[in-house]
Amino acid sequence: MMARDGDAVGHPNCVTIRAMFGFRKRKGKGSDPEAPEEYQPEGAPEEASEAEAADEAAPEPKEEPTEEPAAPGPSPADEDEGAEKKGGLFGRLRERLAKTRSSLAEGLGALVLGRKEIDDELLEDLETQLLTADVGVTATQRIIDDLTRRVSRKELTDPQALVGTLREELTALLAPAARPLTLPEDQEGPFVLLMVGVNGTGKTTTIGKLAQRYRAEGREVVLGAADTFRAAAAEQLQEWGERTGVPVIRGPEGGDPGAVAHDAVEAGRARGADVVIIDTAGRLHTQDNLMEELAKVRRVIAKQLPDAPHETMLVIDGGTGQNALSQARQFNQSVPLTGLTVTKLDGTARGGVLFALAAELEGVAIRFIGVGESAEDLRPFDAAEFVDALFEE
Ligand SMILES: Nc1nc2c(ncn2[C@@H]2O[C@H](COP(=O)(O)OP(=O)(O)O)[C@@H](O)[C@H]2O)c(=O)[nH]1
Ligand SMILES: [Mg+2]
Repeated sequence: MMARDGDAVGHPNCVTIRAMFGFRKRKGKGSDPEAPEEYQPEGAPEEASEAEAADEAAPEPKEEPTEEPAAPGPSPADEDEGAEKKGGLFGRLRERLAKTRSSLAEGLGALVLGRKEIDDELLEDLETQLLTADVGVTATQRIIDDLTRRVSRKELTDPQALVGTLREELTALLAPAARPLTLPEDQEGPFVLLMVGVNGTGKTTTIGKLAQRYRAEGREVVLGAADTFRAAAAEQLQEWGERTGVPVIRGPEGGDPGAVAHDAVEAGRARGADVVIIDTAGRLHTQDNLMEELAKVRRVIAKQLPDAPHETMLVIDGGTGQNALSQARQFNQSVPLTGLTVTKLDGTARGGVLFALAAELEGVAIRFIGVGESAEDLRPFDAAEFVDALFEE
């Protein structure tokens, strides 16, 4: 587990400077080895090992993903009266977000407990709590400014009401970014989705889950294995293809990823497919190589089909914390991003990063969140549902 660095922000007074300093200090302390502005996909030891683990674990979910909702037995939410109104899926989401829930919502709840008034000290503690929970500087500042304004206008006086107000503000902050990916029903040619992201974030798995989702909706899907850097990558995608009954276009190992992307789009057109999803590498010899390669893949696709790729989706590991922002900016420079998927929120306390992403990446939509290994654990991102899952008792 990453060290929680709330203790890095320990001085009284001067909320903003203190908080910003704490944030910077955290980066410098080495919990995230790479500095945000010079993110090196190939350099980070953690990613390397994760990537290796991903290779090893490539043929991981042997079970039929379609059958999975039943497989884990009755979801705990089924017995949970509170969750009944929203069904078992909500209960499952709530449970999967337990770590973030405790770092964010329960942490905030504990702060206001027993307080008689909303004073500067409480607001400062709140700020620290939000930063510690990876909500990020921009989003935190926006929330604290707004709360301060409300308090000074006497619109907000009761500390117990504070959490409710915060909950509203957090939802409002996410709402503009929570735009689902909708596939056009009457488009000429396939909808092309280009998937990018650092190694091990969950690109290939997310593609498999999406393929399954779209198949279940009765759509024709073609997958393109344009991560030609490692043989295991194409094999992993092939497995998902077999499991979901979807053709996978592959090239030779070390071959040109642009050519694979080209062939996949071509195959999609020839078959009259609805969706073509292109997997890409997350790591090459150097980061510049990777960015150039992705830009090239994108150009090849754009040349083939006007307006394609219709979606360029960055997959981010939710456990990356604030480093997610620099990843997003970095990729966005080479391949303009239209959407994000944040994975592995089931295993991290750093899910607050969604607020940071929403606040800092204007124009980029958060499409899906991943809260587990099975296909139904890839969920369209819904701002209110997410915040409810974090805060609801
Ligand atoms: N717990 C959990 N694991 C995930 C999630 N998404 C992906 N993974 C796992 O993360 C690992 C790396 O995924 P992979 O798709 O190979 O990453 P890629 O290198 O970006 O293609 C695999 O073991 C996946 O099963 C998620 O939402 N939750
Ligand atoms: Mg992959």
